[in-house]
Amino acid sequence: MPAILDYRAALPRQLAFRFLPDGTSETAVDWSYQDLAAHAGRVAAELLRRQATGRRVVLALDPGLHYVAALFGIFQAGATAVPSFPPTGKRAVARFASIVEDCAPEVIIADTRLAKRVEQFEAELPAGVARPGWMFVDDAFFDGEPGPEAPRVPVTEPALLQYTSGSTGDPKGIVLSHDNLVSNCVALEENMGYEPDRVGCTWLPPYHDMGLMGTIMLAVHGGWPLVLMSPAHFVQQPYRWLKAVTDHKVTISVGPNFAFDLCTTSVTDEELATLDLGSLRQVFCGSEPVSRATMDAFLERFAACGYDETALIPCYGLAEATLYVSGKATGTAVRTERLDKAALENGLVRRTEAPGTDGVARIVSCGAVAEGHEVVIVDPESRRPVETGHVGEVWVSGPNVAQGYLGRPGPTAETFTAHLAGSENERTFLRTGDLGFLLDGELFITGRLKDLIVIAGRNLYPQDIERTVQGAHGKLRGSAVFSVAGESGEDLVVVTEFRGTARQLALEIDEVLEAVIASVTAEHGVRPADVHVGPVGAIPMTTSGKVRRNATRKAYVQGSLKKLALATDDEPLSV
Ligand code: 649
Repeated sequence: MPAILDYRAALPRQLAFRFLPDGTSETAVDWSYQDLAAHAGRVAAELLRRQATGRRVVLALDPGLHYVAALFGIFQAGATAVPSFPPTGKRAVARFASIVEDCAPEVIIADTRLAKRVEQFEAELPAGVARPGWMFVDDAFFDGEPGPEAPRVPVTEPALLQYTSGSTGDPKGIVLSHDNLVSNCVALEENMGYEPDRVGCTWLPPYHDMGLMGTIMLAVHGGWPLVLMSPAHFVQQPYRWLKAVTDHKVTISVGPNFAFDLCTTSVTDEELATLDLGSLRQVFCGSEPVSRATMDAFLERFAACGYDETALIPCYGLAEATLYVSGKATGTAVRTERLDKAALENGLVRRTEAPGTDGVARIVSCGAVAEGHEVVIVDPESRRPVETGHVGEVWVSGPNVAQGYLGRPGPTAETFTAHLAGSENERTFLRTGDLGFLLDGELFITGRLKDLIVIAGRNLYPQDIERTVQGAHGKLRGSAVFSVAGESGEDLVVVTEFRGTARQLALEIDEVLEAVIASVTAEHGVRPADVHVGPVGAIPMTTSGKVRRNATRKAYVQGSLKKLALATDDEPLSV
């Protein structure tokens, strides 16, 4: 990656990044590749002075140009970048501390305004964890006299550690090599084709795989300009995304399903009249299930602005595969299969002619598997490929598959080097934990084997939320947190066990529900759609005492979970 930036900076001046600091085009700041290389050089020089080569460097800046400069500075210095965010707010501090503890960085790059919070943050780190060096940067740092040019260091260390996998209590850093980063760009470019007038736009968080490997690195690799906006500006006013597309004649953009919903429901008629989406030729949609209902509503609302659904590229990927696994071919129609819902729940792919949506699952195709990669649909129990027409776990092999989880040989072997039954000496696969099927060479994602919950583009780990639930009220014991399909995305459901008598529960139920909803919403930023309080023993467990979330979910959906026994007896509640 650093060599690619050097190459672009040696060519005649061209626009690399256009940042919209307030989310509008009025205050846009432009950087050429030369600007980017110069700013990155200052970061690299300081990192070399601090002897960070071959060490890990956490990037804790706000989204923006400095973030990109610091990222490439870390590459130039031959260090491993750990993309993160400023540790402000309770949730972010806890997550950030768990990352720092796991990867033991040499340096943390943060904004100068964070300097006064360091003590507060370090108090979160357990004793015995080495205190990292802080490198505070601001405009003055970047605009100062350029330091001596950073020498090119051989890139033998991993390029990047991606923390999207694992809960706060158990973070897992995915190790990506420079080869992974480049092969991911090449695979996406195979899909996108070449366009001389390509302009990208993104508001995705730069510390998430889709924002980083999908937009920033891809743009530098491909040599086309990228319009950047912070995620907060998008979420506050989704119209800003579409206005930026209009203002800068953007041809390629991206967003998870929830972003399309936000636009449809929040853009006013007056705003709509100012939009022209006709320049868009590729609009990637991935990271959570692509809902046909959401896509229909978006098309209906924005067709008047020149939006053409042929531009939409439903796609699938995960950080364990650097990013990209599959996507619709550019310029083709979106393919949606109408399947028998009941059959699908039993793992069978059956087309249905039934009208309407009752008993029908509309599954949007995530397109063909990336060039140079292979997907096999596998029965997770027997580890044999399933027959055509069956749902199974999605296994991936190819150059995008990452190196493993930092310092965790067990989970790495389990997830990254799986073997099909009877082929122990042959190719290894990444087990994605996702469920899907292949049809005519196209991948359809139908569900998840792993417990991960994805809401509004955020990955939530049930064990983190379960800890919050149990701390929310003194009489709550076990809990199981999972998601169910909602209107257009996933809905969060909490099942928890009350320790006490039925009489006590009858008296305290309102208080319990309120405490659970308030703490989960405050700690995790998601409001549970339903809270089910049952007696002790209501939640199915494994023999070793682990929560069986999928079994709990099944019982909840079927309505067979032990209900609240609101009898007036004084016997302790139990199953
Ligand atoms: C998924 C990332 C998909 C993710 C994105 C290609 C400007 C604009 C656009 C541009 C360049 C410049 O969520 C990425 C491929 C973007 C090209 C943009 O080009 N990673 S994750 O590790 O955080 O989560 C992975 C999990 O999310 C779920 C699965 O459970 C997966 O294991 N997921 C999906 N679930 C259902 N349907 C899908 N399509 C899903 N994609 C991811």
